[in-house]
Amino acid sequence: MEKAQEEKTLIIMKPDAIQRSLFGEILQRFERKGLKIIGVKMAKISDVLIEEHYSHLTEKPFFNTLKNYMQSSPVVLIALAGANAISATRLIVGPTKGYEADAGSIRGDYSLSGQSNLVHASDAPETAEVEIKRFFAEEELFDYQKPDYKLVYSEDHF
Ligand code: IDP
Ligand code: MG
Repeated sequence: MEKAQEEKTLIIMKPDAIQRSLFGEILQRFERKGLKIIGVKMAKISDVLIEEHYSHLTEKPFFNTLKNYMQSSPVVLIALAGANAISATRLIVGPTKGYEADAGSIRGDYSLSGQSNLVHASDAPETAEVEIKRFFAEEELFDYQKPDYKLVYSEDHF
């Protein structure tokens, strides 16, 4: 088997996840998959960071409602690590519109909205790297061994 690369990705538990008390439920899905939490903190996202993070959407008619939504309560920022963590996490999260997402995905199970869709997940290695740096200082990220890696992955995985 080809050796897998350990990837890092950024998750944001959006305001509706916090307000609807789904934080624990959603986090558990990532934990159960075997992903390793390497950073976690609560924050209110500033205007500057929202505009940077959603720079691909600033010209869209819904940008203002998106910004209001993202600033309507604190969010929880999470950095995760694991084999193919970026694509694996996007599959757990599901596609953007909750009403189109498959049952079993987070958005498919808990969201009916194209905007209030509970969770952000980085979509590619380049964006993941930039997004983790955007929200975490170096000293807020942790590199540590997790004994369950021996069970989650085969011996020759990495
Ligand atoms: P993603 O979160 O699945 O990567 P993006 O296209 O990057 O989707 O959009 C970022 C976020 O902007 C979405 O998660 C959603 O909250 C919001 N958004 C995207 N498209 C729409 C739309 O058509 N109407 C309202 N909000 C949208
Ligand atoms: Mg996106």
